[in-house]
Amino acid sequence: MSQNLVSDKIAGLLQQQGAEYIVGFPENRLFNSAAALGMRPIITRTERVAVNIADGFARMTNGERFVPCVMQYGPGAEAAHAAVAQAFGDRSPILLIPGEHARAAQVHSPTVGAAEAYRAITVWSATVNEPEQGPGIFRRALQQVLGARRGPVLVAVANDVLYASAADDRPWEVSYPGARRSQADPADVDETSSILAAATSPLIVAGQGVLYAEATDELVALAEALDLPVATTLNGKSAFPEDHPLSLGAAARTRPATVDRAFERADVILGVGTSFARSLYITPMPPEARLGQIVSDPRDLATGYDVGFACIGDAKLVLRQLLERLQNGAGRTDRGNDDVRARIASTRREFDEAWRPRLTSDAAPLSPYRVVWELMRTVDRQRTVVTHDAGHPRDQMVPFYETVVPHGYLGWGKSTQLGTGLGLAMGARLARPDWLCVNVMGDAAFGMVGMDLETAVRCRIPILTIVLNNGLMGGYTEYMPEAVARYDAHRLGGDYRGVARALGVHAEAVEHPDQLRAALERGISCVASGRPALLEVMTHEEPTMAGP
Ligand SMILES: Cc1ncc(C[n+]2csc(CCOP(=O)(O)OP(=O)(O)O)c2C)c(N)n1
Ligand SMILES: [Mg+2]
Repeated sequence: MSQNLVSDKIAGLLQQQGAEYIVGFPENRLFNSAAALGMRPIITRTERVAVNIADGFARMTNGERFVPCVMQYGPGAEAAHAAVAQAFGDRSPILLIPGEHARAAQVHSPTVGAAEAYRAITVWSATVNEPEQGPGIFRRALQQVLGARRGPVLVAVANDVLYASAADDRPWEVSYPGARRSQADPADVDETSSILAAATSPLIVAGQGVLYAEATDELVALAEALDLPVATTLNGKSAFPEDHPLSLGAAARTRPATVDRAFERADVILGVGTSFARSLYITPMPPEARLGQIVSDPRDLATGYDVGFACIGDAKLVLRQLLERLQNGAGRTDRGNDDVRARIASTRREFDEAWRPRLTSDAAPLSPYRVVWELMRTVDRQRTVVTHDAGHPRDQMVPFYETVVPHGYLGWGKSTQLGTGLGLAMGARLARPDWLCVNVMGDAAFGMVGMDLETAVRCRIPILTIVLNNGLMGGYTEYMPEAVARYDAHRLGGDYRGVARALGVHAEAVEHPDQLRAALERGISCVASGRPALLEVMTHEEPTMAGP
Protein backbone atom coordinates (compact mmCIF):
# COMPACT_ATOMS: atom_id res chain seq x y z
CA MET A 1 0.00 0.00 0.00
CA SER A 2 1.33 3.40 -0.97
CA GLN A 3 2.26 5.70 1.87
CA ASN A 4 3.09 8.53 -0.40
CA LEU A 5 -0.19 10.09 -1.38
CA VAL A 6 -1.02 13.64 -0.38
CA SER A 7 -3.65 12.07 1.85
CA ASP A 8 -0.91 10.13 3.66
CA LYS A 9 1.09 13.30 4.18
CA ILE A 10 -1.91 15.07 5.69
CA ALA A 11 -2.65 12.15 8.01
CA GLY A 12 0.99 12.05 9.10
CA LEU A 13 0.89 15.76 9.82
CA LEU A 14 -2.31 15.45 11.86
CA GLN A 15 -0.84 12.62 13.88
CA GLN A 16 2.34 14.59 14.46
CA GLN A 17 0.11 17.36 15.82
CA GLY A 18 -1.36 14.98 18.38
CA ALA A 19 -4.53 13.71 16.69
CA GLU A 20 -5.39 10.20 17.89
CA TYR A 21 -8.76 9.84 16.19
CA ILE A 22 -10.31 10.92 12.95
CA VAL A 23 -14.06 11.38 12.94
CA GLY A 24 -16.52 11.74 10.09
CA PHE A 25 -18.22 9.91 7.29
CA PRO A 26 -16.66 8.62 4.07
CA GLU A 27 -15.78 8.78 1.25
CA ASN A 28 -12.55 10.54 2.15
CA ARG A 29 -9.15 8.98 1.59
CA LEU A 30 -7.94 10.46 4.87
CA PHE A 31 -9.70 7.67 6.75
CA ASN A 32 -7.48 5.15 5.06
CA SER A 33 -4.28 7.10 5.48
CA ALA A 34 -5.02 7.80 9.15
CA ALA A 35 -5.87 4.18 9.88
CA ALA A 36 -2.62 3.07 8.25
CA LEU A 37 -0.84 5.17 10.86
CA GLY A 38 -2.87 3.79 13.76
CA MET A 39 -5.24 6.71 14.17
CA ARG A 40 -8.63 5.32 15.01
CA PRO A 41 -11.43 6.19 12.56
CA ILE A 42 -14.78 7.00 14.12
CA ILE A 43 -17.34 6.67 11.36
CA THR A 44 -20.60 8.27 12.43
CA ARG A 45 -24.02 7.83 10.86
CA THR A 46 -24.37 11.48 9.99
CA GLU A 47 -21.81 14.18 9.40
CA ARG A 48 -23.43 16.52 11.88
CA VAL A 49 -22.83 14.15 14.78
CA ALA A 50 -19.20 13.81 13.69
CA VAL A 51 -18.81 17.57 13.96
CA ASN A 52 -20.55 17.55 17.35
CA ILE A 53 -18.05 14.93 18.54
CA ALA A 54 -15.12 17.10 17.43
CA ASP A 55 -16.82 20.04 19.15
CA GLY A 56 -17.29 18.24 22.48
CA PHE A 57 -13.72 16.98 22.35
CA ALA A 58 -12.31 20.45 21.68
CA ARG A 59 -14.26 21.98 24.52
CA MET A 60 -13.37 19.32 27.05
CA THR A 61 -9.67 19.67 26.22
CA ASN A 62 -9.80 23.49 26.35
CA GLY A 63 -8.86 23.57 22.69
CA GLU A 64 -5.46 22.02 23.41
CA ARG A 65 -6.24 18.88 21.43
CA PHE A 66 -8.38 18.23 18.41
CA VAL A 67 -10.09 15.45 16.49
CA PRO A 68 -9.92 16.15 12.77
CA CYS A 69 -13.35 15.94 11.25
CA VAL A 70 -13.56 14.73 7.67
CA MET A 71 -16.27 14.02 5.14
CA GLN A 72 -16.61 13.66 1.43
CA TYR A 73 -16.77 16.49 -1.06
CA GLY A 74 -20.26 17.57 -2.11
CA PRO A 75 -22.95 15.83 -0.04
CA GLY A 76 -20.73 15.12 2.96
CA ALA A 77 -19.58 18.70 3.18
CA GLU A 78 -23.13 19.91 2.71
CA ALA A 79 -24.54 17.64 5.42
CA ALA A 80 -22.16 18.97 8.07
CA HIS A 81 -23.52 22.48 7.85
CA ALA A 82 -25.91 22.40 10.82
CA ALA A 83 -23.26 21.30 13.29
CA VAL A 84 -20.63 23.69 11.97
CA ALA A 85 -23.09 26.56 12.41
CA GLN A 86 -23.60 25.35 15.95
CA ALA A 87 -19.84 25.22 16.60
CA PHE A 88 -19.40 28.66 15.06
CA GLY A 89 -22.04 30.12 17.36
CA ASP A 90 -20.31 28.60 20.36
CA ARG A 91 -16.80 29.40 19.08
CA SER A 92 -15.57 25.82 19.26
CA PRO A 93 -12.08 25.44 17.80
CA ILE A 94 -12.52 22.48 15.46
CA LEU A 95 -10.66 21.45 12.32
CA LEU A 96 -12.84 20.37 9.40
CA ILE A 97 -11.23 18.69 6.42
CA PRO A 98 -13.90 17.96 3.84
CA GLY A 99 -12.97 16.67 0.44
CA GLU A 100 -13.50 19.01 -2.46
CA HIS A 101 -14.60 18.32 -6.00
CA ALA A 102 -11.67 17.34 -8.19
CA ARG A 103 -9.97 20.36 -9.68
CA ALA A 104 -11.32 19.87 -13.19
CA ALA A 105 -14.88 19.57 -11.84
CA GLN A 106 -14.74 22.67 -9.68
CA VAL A 107 -15.61 24.93 -12.62
CA HIS A 108 -18.85 23.16 -13.45
CA SER A 109 -22.22 24.64 -12.53
CA PRO A 110 -23.80 24.28 -9.96
CA THR A 111 -20.77 23.11 -7.97
CA VAL A 112 -20.10 25.25 -4.90
CA GLY A 113 -16.79 24.81 -3.14
CA ALA A 114 -16.88 23.99 0.59
CA ALA A 115 -14.43 26.76 1.49
CA GLU A 116 -16.74 29.28 -0.12
CA ALA A 117 -19.97 27.75 1.19
CA TYR A 118 -18.62 27.68 4.74
CA ARG A 119 -17.03 31.10 4.81
CA ALA A 120 -19.84 32.62 6.88
CA ILE A 121 -19.66 29.98 9.62
CA THR A 122 -15.92 29.37 9.91
CA VAL A 123 -13.21 31.67 11.13
CA TRP A 124 -11.01 30.67 8.22
CA SER A 125 -11.46 28.41 5.23
CA ALA A 126 -9.19 27.46 2.36
CA THR A 127 -8.85 24.88 -0.39
CA VAL A 128 -5.82 22.76 -1.13
CA ASN A 129 -5.80 22.58 -4.90
CA GLU A 130 -2.11 21.79 -5.34
CA PRO A 131 -0.09 19.38 -3.19
CA GLU A 132 2.55 22.04 -2.64
CA GLN A 133 0.00 24.29 -0.92
CA GLY A 134 -0.69 21.66 1.73
CA PRO A 135 1.88 22.40 4.45
CA GLY A 136 1.34 26.15 4.30
CA ILE A 137 -2.43 25.91 4.43
CA PHE A 138 -2.38 23.37 7.25
CA ARG A 139 0.09 25.47 9.23
CA ARG A 140 -2.28 28.42 9.05
CA ALA A 141 -5.24 26.22 9.93
CA LEU A 142 -3.56 24.55 12.92
CA GLN A 143 -2.34 27.85 14.32
CA GLN A 144 -5.91 29.12 14.27
CA VAL A 145 -7.44 25.97 15.75
CA LEU A 146 -4.89 25.43 18.52
CA GLY A 147 -3.52 28.94 18.87
CA ALA A 148 -6.36 31.39 18.35
CA ARG A 149 -9.33 29.16 19.32
CA ARG A 150 -11.95 31.37 17.80
CA GLY A 151 -14.09 28.77 16.08
CA PRO A 152 -14.26 26.26 13.26
CA VAL A 153 -11.48 26.24 10.66
CA LEU A 154 -11.97 24.46 7.35
CA VAL A 155 -9.46 23.07 4.90
CA ALA A 156 -11.04 21.48 1.86
CA VAL A 157 -8.77 19.22 -0.17
CA ALA A 158 -9.58 18.52 -3.80
CA ASN A 159 -10.30 14.84 -4.17
CA ASP A 160 -7.79 14.29 -6.95
CA VAL A 161 -5.18 16.04 -4.80
CA LEU A 162 -5.89 13.68 -1.88
CA TYR A 163 -5.12 10.77 -4.20
CA ALA A 164 -2.17 12.45 -5.93
CA SER A 165 1.35 11.22 -5.31
CA ALA A 166 3.36 13.55 -3.15
CA ALA A 167 6.55 14.90 -4.60
CA ASP A 168 8.91 13.09 -2.24
CA ASP A 169 9.09 10.70 0.68
CA ARG A 170 9.63 13.26 3.41
CA PRO A 171 6.78 13.82 5.86
CA TRP A 172 5.04 17.15 5.89
CA GLU A 173 6.18 19.14 8.87
CA VAL A 174 5.00 22.49 10.07
CA SER A 175 5.87 24.59 13.04
CA TYR A 176 3.88 27.42 14.55
CA PRO A 177 3.69 29.07 17.97
CA GLY A 178 0.32 27.60 18.98
CA ALA A 179 -1.39 29.03 22.05
CA ARG A 180 0.53 31.96 23.51
CA ARG A 181 -0.76 34.05 26.36
CA SER A 182 -0.25 37.64 27.28
CA GLN A 183 -0.85 39.85 30.26
CA ALA A 184 -2.83 43.05 30.18
CA ASP A 185 -1.49 46.60 30.17
CA PRO A 186 -0.85 47.43 33.86
CA ALA A 187 -2.73 50.71 33.42
CA ASP A 188 -5.83 48.77 32.39
CA VAL A 189 -5.40 46.46 35.38
CA ASP A 190 -5.18 49.52 37.66
CA GLU A 191 -8.30 51.01 36.15
CA THR A 192 -10.24 47.77 36.43
CA SER A 193 -9.25 47.24 40.04
CA SER A 194 -10.13 50.84 40.99
CA ILE A 195 -13.52 50.56 39.32
CA LEU A 196 -14.21 47.31 41.18
CA ALA A 197 -13.07 48.84 44.45
CA ALA A 198 -15.24 51.93 44.05
CA ALA A 199 -18.36 50.04 43.01
CA THR A 200 -21.17 49.56 45.50
CA SER A 201 -22.50 46.34 44.04
CA PRO A 202 -20.06 44.82 41.56
CA LEU A 203 -20.31 41.32 40.14
CA ILE A 204 -18.58 39.06 37.66
CA VAL A 205 -19.99 37.27 34.66
CA ALA A 206 -17.65 34.44 33.69
CA GLY A 207 -17.72 33.10 30.16
CA GLN A 208 -16.19 30.05 28.54
CA GLY A 209 -12.94 31.98 28.11
CA VAL A 210 -12.34 31.16 31.79
CA LEU A 211 -12.59 27.46 30.96
CA TYR A 212 -10.29 27.73 27.94
CA ALA A 213 -7.77 29.66 30.05
CA GLU A 214 -8.13 27.20 32.96
CA ALA A 215 -8.62 30.21 35.20
CA THR A 216 -11.20 28.89 37.67
CA ASP A 217 -8.82 28.98 40.65
CA GLU A 218 -7.88 32.59 39.95
CA LEU A 219 -11.52 33.53 39.46
CA VAL A 220 -12.46 31.99 42.80
CA ALA A 221 -9.55 33.81 44.47
CA LEU A 222 -10.59 37.18 43.04
CA ALA A 223 -14.24 36.65 43.91
CA GLU A 224 -13.29 35.76 47.48
CA ALA A 225 -10.84 38.64 47.84
CA LEU A 226 -13.47 41.20 46.86
CA ASP A 227 -16.64 39.35 47.87
CA LEU A 228 -17.83 39.44 44.29
CA PRO A 229 -20.85 37.39 43.28
CA VAL A 230 -20.16 35.34 40.14
CA ALA A 231 -22.62 34.32 37.46
CA THR A 232 -21.55 32.35 34.41
CA THR A 233 -22.78 32.49 30.87
CA LEU A 234 -24.51 29.43 29.43
CA ASN A 235 -21.31 28.38 27.65
CA GLY A 236 -19.28 29.25 30.73
CA LYS A 237 -21.38 27.12 33.09
CA SER A 238 -18.91 25.19 35.30
CA ALA A 239 -16.23 27.93 35.07
CA PHE A 240 -17.13 28.80 38.69
CA PRO A 241 -18.21 26.16 41.21
CA GLU A 242 -21.94 26.52 41.70
CA ASP A 243 -21.79 25.26 45.27
CA HIS A 244 -19.62 28.24 46.22
CA PRO A 245 -21.37 30.79 48.47
CA LEU A 246 -20.62 33.53 45.92
CA SER A 247 -22.08 31.61 42.98
CA LEU A 248 -25.20 33.03 41.37
CA GLY A 249 -25.61 30.23 38.80
CA ALA A 250 -25.77 30.49 35.03
CA ALA A 251 -27.24 33.65 33.54
CA ALA A 252 -29.23 31.89 30.85
CA ARG A 253 -32.80 32.26 29.61
CA THR A 254 -33.98 30.23 32.58
CA ARG A 255 -32.04 30.87 35.76
CA PRO A 256 -32.08 30.88 39.53
CA ALA A 257 -33.46 33.99 41.21
CA THR A 258 -29.96 34.71 42.53
CA VAL A 259 -29.00 35.92 39.04
CA ASP A 260 -31.88 38.36 38.71
CA ARG A 261 -31.59 39.74 42.24
CA ALA A 262 -27.86 40.37 41.77
CA PHE A 263 -28.29 41.88 38.29
CA GLU A 264 -30.94 44.27 39.63
CA ARG A 265 -28.50 45.67 42.18
CA ALA A 266 -25.34 45.63 40.08
CA ASP A 267 -23.63 48.93 39.31
CA VAL A 268 -20.52 47.33 37.77
CA ILE A 269 -20.32 44.04 35.88
CA LEU A 270 -16.96 42.63 34.92
CA GLY A 271 -17.18 40.04 32.14
CA VAL A 272 -14.27 37.61 32.28
CA GLY A 273 -13.72 35.49 29.19
CA THR A 274 -17.02 36.52 27.67
CA SER A 275 -17.82 38.58 24.61
CA PHE A 276 -21.14 39.58 26.22
CA ALA A 277 -22.92 38.06 23.25
CA ARG A 278 -26.64 38.60 23.04
CA SER A 279 -29.01 35.73 22.45
CA LEU A 280 -32.37 34.46 23.56
CA TYR A 281 -30.51 32.00 25.80
CA ILE A 282 -28.41 34.56 27.66
CA THR A 283 -29.67 36.88 30.42
CA PRO A 284 -29.49 40.46 29.12
CA MET A 285 -27.09 42.76 30.96
CA PRO A 286 -28.92 45.29 33.15
CA PRO A 287 -28.93 48.72 31.44
CA GLU A 288 -27.90 50.58 34.62
CA ALA A 289 -24.67 48.65 35.15
CA ARG A 290 -21.31 49.82 33.90
CA LEU A 291 -19.69 47.00 31.95
CA GLY A 292 -16.06 45.99 31.68
CA GLN A 293 -14.35 43.02 30.08
CA ILE A 294 -11.31 40.81 30.35
CA VAL A 295 -10.89 39.11 27.00
CA SER A 296 -7.94 37.70 25.13
CA ASP A 297 -9.00 39.05 21.76
CA PRO A 298 -9.87 42.73 21.23
CA ARG A 299 -12.43 41.70 18.62
CA ASP A 300 -14.59 40.53 21.52
CA LEU A 301 -14.85 43.98 23.07
CA ALA A 302 -18.15 45.84 23.13
CA THR A 303 -19.80 43.50 20.64
CA GLY A 304 -23.18 43.28 22.36
CA TYR A 305 -23.22 46.25 24.74
CA ASP A 306 -21.52 49.52 25.54
CA VAL A 307 -18.38 48.68 27.50
CA GLY A 308 -16.52 51.22 29.62
CA PHE A 309 -13.27 49.54 30.65
CA ALA A 310 -11.28 46.49 29.62
CA CYS A 311 -8.15 44.41 29.93
CA ILE A 312 -6.84 42.51 26.94
CA GLY A 313 -5.09 39.33 27.95
CA ASP A 314 -5.38 35.73 28.96
CA ALA A 315 -8.02 35.36 31.69
CA LYS A 316 -5.72 33.41 34.01
CA LEU A 317 -2.85 35.88 33.72
CA VAL A 318 -5.01 38.98 33.97
CA LEU A 319 -6.87 37.67 37.02
CA ARG A 320 -3.47 37.05 38.61
CA GLN A 321 -2.48 40.62 37.77
CA LEU A 322 -5.64 41.86 39.46
CA LEU A 323 -4.93 39.71 42.52
CA GLU A 324 -1.37 41.04 42.75
CA ARG A 325 -2.67 44.56 42.43
CA LEU A 326 -5.00 43.91 45.36
CA GLN A 327 -2.18 42.51 47.47
CA ASN A 328 -0.28 45.70 46.76
CA GLY A 329 -2.88 47.78 48.43
CA ALA A 330 -5.68 48.39 45.96
CA GLY A 331 -8.24 46.85 48.25
CA ARG A 332 -11.93 46.81 48.33
CA THR A 333 -13.58 49.95 49.58
CA ASP A 334 -15.85 49.51 52.50
CA ARG A 335 -19.26 48.48 51.30
CA GLY A 336 -20.68 48.99 54.77
CA ASN A 337 -22.41 46.05 56.36
CA ASP A 338 -23.42 44.63 53.06
CA ASP A 339 -23.22 40.88 53.48
CA VAL A 340 -23.06 39.62 49.93
CA ARG A 341 -22.91 35.96 50.87
CA ALA A 342 -25.86 36.15 53.23
CA ARG A 343 -27.95 37.85 50.59
CA ILE A 344 -27.13 35.21 47.99
CA ALA A 345 -27.83 32.46 50.53
CA SER A 346 -31.22 33.82 51.46
CA THR A 347 -32.30 34.31 47.83
CA ARG A 348 -31.12 30.80 47.08
CA ARG A 349 -32.98 29.36 50.05
CA GLU A 350 -36.24 30.97 48.95
CA PHE A 351 -35.70 29.85 45.38
CA ASP A 352 -34.89 26.28 46.40
CA GLU A 353 -37.91 26.12 48.67
CA ALA A 354 -40.21 27.37 45.95
CA TRP A 355 -38.87 24.78 43.51
CA ARG A 356 -38.43 21.82 45.84
CA PRO A 357 -41.91 20.40 45.15
CA ARG A 358 -41.17 20.16 41.44
CA LEU A 359 -37.67 18.81 41.94
CA THR A 360 -38.92 16.10 44.26
CA SER A 361 -42.26 15.57 42.55
CA ASP A 362 -43.73 12.06 42.74
CA ALA A 363 -45.82 12.56 39.62
CA ALA A 364 -46.01 9.82 37.02
CA PRO A 365 -45.38 10.42 34.15
CA LEU A 366 -42.41 12.13 35.77
CA SER A 367 -41.61 15.78 36.13
CA PRO A 368 -38.45 16.54 34.12
CA TYR A 369 -37.26 18.47 37.18
CA ARG A 370 -37.31 15.29 39.22
CA VAL A 371 -35.01 13.70 36.66
CA VAL A 372 -32.50 16.57 36.88
CA TRP A 373 -32.63 16.42 40.68
CA GLU A 374 -32.14 12.67 40.86
CA LEU A 375 -29.38 12.70 38.26
CA MET A 376 -27.49 15.34 40.19
CA ARG A 377 -27.73 13.36 43.40
CA THR A 378 -26.72 10.06 41.81
CA VAL A 379 -23.60 10.88 39.79
CA ASP A 380 -20.15 11.70 41.15
CA ARG A 381 -20.13 15.35 40.14
CA GLN A 382 -16.35 15.55 40.50
CA ARG A 383 -15.96 13.21 37.54
CA THR A 384 -19.09 13.70 35.48
CA VAL A 385 -19.94 15.99 32.62
CA VAL A 386 -23.57 16.54 31.80
CA THR A 387 -25.02 18.30 28.81
CA HIS A 388 -28.54 19.27 27.83
CA ASP A 389 -30.22 19.40 24.48
CA ALA A 390 -32.22 22.16 22.83
CA GLY A 391 -35.79 22.72 23.98
CA HIS A 392 -37.18 22.34 27.45
CA PRO A 393 -34.42 19.94 28.55
CA ARG A 394 -31.98 22.87 28.37
CA ASP A 395 -34.33 25.29 30.09
CA GLN A 396 -35.10 22.81 32.83
CA MET A 397 -31.57 21.60 33.49
CA VAL A 398 -29.48 24.74 33.40
CA PRO A 399 -30.90 26.38 36.56
CA PHE A 400 -30.97 23.19 38.62
CA TYR A 401 -28.01 21.01 37.75
CA GLU A 402 -25.41 22.38 40.12
CA THR A 403 -21.96 21.88 38.62
CA VAL A 404 -18.94 21.88 40.89
CA VAL A 405 -15.81 21.37 38.76
CA PRO A 406 -14.60 22.91 35.49
CA HIS A 407 -16.33 21.08 32.62
CA GLY A 408 -18.73 19.36 34.98
CA TYR A 409 -21.38 20.80 32.67
CA LEU A 410 -21.15 21.46 28.97
CA GLY A 411 -23.38 24.46 28.28
CA TRP A 412 -24.07 25.28 24.66
CA GLY A 413 -26.46 26.86 22.32
CA LYS A 414 -26.68 30.05 20.42
CA SER A 415 -27.71 28.25 17.26
CA THR A 416 -29.25 25.48 19.44
CA GLN A 417 -29.35 22.63 16.93
CA LEU A 418 -31.64 19.94 18.32
CA GLY A 419 -29.63 16.75 18.84
CA THR A 420 -26.24 18.39 19.46
CA GLY A 421 -25.93 17.00 22.99
CA LEU A 422 -25.44 13.38 21.89
CA GLY A 423 -22.30 14.07 19.85
CA LEU A 424 -20.99 16.51 22.47
CA ALA A 425 -21.23 13.80 25.12
CA MET A 426 -19.44 11.33 22.82
CA GLY A 427 -16.67 13.84 22.15
CA ALA A 428 -16.42 14.55 25.87
CA ARG A 429 -16.01 10.86 26.56
CA LEU A 430 -13.20 10.55 24.01
CA ALA A 431 -11.48 13.45 25.74
CA ARG A 432 -12.12 12.17 29.27
CA PRO A 433 -12.39 8.38 29.17
CA ASP A 434 -12.35 8.30 32.98
CA TRP A 435 -15.42 10.52 33.33
CA LEU A 436 -19.10 9.73 33.16
CA CYS A 437 -20.54 11.65 30.20
CA VAL A 438 -24.29 12.20 30.17
CA ASN A 439 -26.59 13.83 27.63
CA VAL A 440 -30.17 14.65 28.45
CA MET A 441 -32.38 15.06 25.40
CA GLY A 442 -36.04 15.34 24.49
CA ASP A 443 -37.88 13.02 22.15
CA ALA A 444 -37.68 15.47 19.24
CA ALA A 445 -33.94 15.79 19.77
CA PHE A 446 -33.65 11.99 19.74
CA GLY A 447 -35.29 11.99 16.33
CA MET A 448 -32.53 14.18 14.92
CA VAL A 449 -29.55 12.02 15.86
CA GLY A 450 -30.73 8.84 17.63
CA MET A 451 -29.24 6.55 14.98
CA ASP A 452 -25.80 7.64 16.11
CA LEU A 453 -26.25 5.66 19.32
CA GLU A 454 -25.07 2.85 17.09
CA THR A 455 -21.83 4.77 16.59
CA ALA A 456 -21.38 4.93 20.35
CA VAL A 457 -21.86 1.15 20.53
CA ARG A 458 -19.71 0.23 17.53
CA CYS A 459 -16.91 2.64 18.39
CA ARG A 460 -17.05 1.81 22.10
CA ILE A 461 -17.81 5.31 23.32
CA PRO A 462 -19.88 4.57 26.41
CA ILE A 463 -22.10 7.48 27.34
CA LEU A 464 -25.32 7.68 29.31
CA THR A 465 -28.23 9.13 27.36
CA ILE A 466 -31.40 10.19 29.10
CA VAL A 467 -34.41 10.74 26.86
CA LEU A 468 -37.14 12.83 28.44
CA ASN A 469 -40.07 11.48 26.48
CA ASN A 470 -43.11 13.68 26.85
CA GLY A 471 -44.42 12.60 23.45
CA LEU A 472 -44.35 16.10 22.08
CA MET A 473 -42.39 19.26 21.46
CA GLY A 474 -42.63 21.09 24.76
CA GLY A 475 -44.23 24.52 24.62
CA TYR A 476 -45.13 24.28 20.95
CA THR A 477 -48.87 24.70 21.45
CA GLU A 478 -48.14 28.36 21.98
CA TYR A 479 -46.30 28.67 18.64
CA MET A 480 -48.88 26.88 16.52
CA PRO A 481 -52.22 26.73 18.37
CA GLU A 482 -54.36 25.99 15.32
CA ALA A 483 -52.05 23.25 14.10
CA VAL A 484 -52.14 21.68 17.55
CA ALA A 485 -55.91 22.06 18.03
CA ARG A 486 -56.76 20.66 14.61
CA TYR A 487 -53.98 18.20 13.90
CA ASP A 488 -52.00 17.57 17.12
CA ALA A 489 -49.02 18.88 15.16
CA HIS A 490 -46.81 19.08 18.25
CA ARG A 491 -47.07 15.36 19.02
CA LEU A 492 -44.42 12.79 18.25
CA GLY A 493 -44.34 9.05 18.82
CA GLY A 494 -41.88 6.26 19.16
CA ASP A 495 -40.49 3.53 21.33
CA TYR A 496 -37.03 4.97 21.90
CA ARG A 497 -35.82 2.31 24.31
CA GLY A 498 -36.74 -0.21 21.62
CA VAL A 499 -34.76 1.73 19.02
CA ALA A 500 -31.80 1.97 21.38
CA ARG A 501 -31.88 -1.75 22.18
CA ALA A 502 -32.02 -2.62 18.52
CA LEU A 503 -28.86 -0.56 18.06
CA GLY A 504 -27.04 -2.44 20.82
CA VAL A 505 -27.50 0.01 23.67
CA HIS A 506 -28.51 -1.08 27.16
CA ALA A 507 -31.90 0.61 27.42
CA GLU A 508 -34.56 0.89 30.09
CA ALA A 509 -37.82 2.68 30.53
CA VAL A 510 -38.63 4.68 33.63
CA GLU A 511 -42.34 5.16 34.11
CA HIS A 512 -42.44 5.97 37.81
CA PRO A 513 -40.15 8.12 39.97
CA ASP A 514 -39.50 5.18 42.29
CA GLN A 515 -37.67 3.42 39.45
CA LEU A 516 -35.43 6.33 38.59
CA ARG A 517 -32.59 6.02 41.06
CA ALA A 518 -31.98 2.32 40.47
CA ALA A 519 -32.24 2.74 36.70
CA LEU A 520 -29.67 5.54 36.83
CA GLU A 521 -27.36 3.38 38.88
CA ARG A 522 -27.70 0.48 36.43
CA GLY A 523 -27.07 2.85 33.53
CA ILE A 524 -23.96 4.25 35.20
CA SER A 525 -22.52 0.81 35.93
CA CYS A 526 -23.32 -0.33 32.40
CA VAL A 527 -21.38 2.66 31.04
CA ALA A 528 -18.54 1.83 33.42
CA SER A 529 -18.41 -1.62 31.84
CA GLY A 530 -17.93 -0.03 28.42
CA ARG A 531 -21.43 -0.15 26.96
CA PRO A 532 -23.58 2.89 26.21
CA ALA A 533 -26.83 3.08 28.13
CA LEU A 534 -30.10 4.90 27.60
CA LEU A 535 -32.93 5.66 29.98
CA GLU A 536 -36.21 6.60 28.39
CA VAL A 537 -37.98 8.52 31.10
CA MET A 538 -41.70 9.02 30.52
CA THR A 539 -42.30 12.64 31.46
CA HIS A 540 -45.17 15.08 31.39
CA GLU A 541 -45.03 18.40 29.61
CA GLU A 542 -43.81 20.92 32.15
CA PRO A 543 -44.34 24.51 31.08
CA THR A 544 -43.15 26.17 34.30
CA MET A 545 -39.68 27.62 33.97
CA ALA A 546 -37.29 29.24 36.42
CA GLY A 547 -36.82 32.92 35.76
CA PRO A 548 -38.61 36.21 35.86
C1 LIG B 1 -32.60 21.53 14.07
C2 LIG B 1 -33.60 22.26 14.91
N1 LIG B 1 -34.85 22.48 14.43
C3 LIG B 1 -35.77 23.12 15.17
C4 LIG B 1 -35.45 23.57 16.42
C5 LIG B 1 -36.51 24.30 17.25
N2 LIG B 1 -36.85 23.53 18.45
C6 LIG B 1 -36.30 23.82 19.64
S1 LIG B 1 -36.83 22.84 20.84
C7 LIG B 1 -37.87 22.01 19.81
C8 LIG B 1 -38.73 20.89 20.33
C9 LIG B 1 -38.00 20.05 21.30
O1 LIG B 1 -38.78 18.95 21.68
P1 LIG B 1 -38.14 17.79 22.53
O2 LIG B 1 -36.78 17.45 22.05
O3 LIG B 1 -39.12 16.67 22.54
O4 LIG B 1 -37.96 18.42 23.97
P2 LIG B 1 -39.13 18.97 24.94
O5 LIG B 1 -39.05 20.45 24.81
O6 LIG B 1 -40.42 18.37 24.51
O7 LIG B 1 -38.72 18.49 26.30
C10 LIG B 1 -37.78 22.51 18.52
C11 LIG B 1 -38.58 22.03 17.38
C12 LIG B 1 -34.13 23.37 16.86
N3 LIG B 1 -33.70 23.79 18.04
N4 LIG B 1 -33.25 22.70 16.10
MG1 LIG C 1 -40.52 16.33 23.94
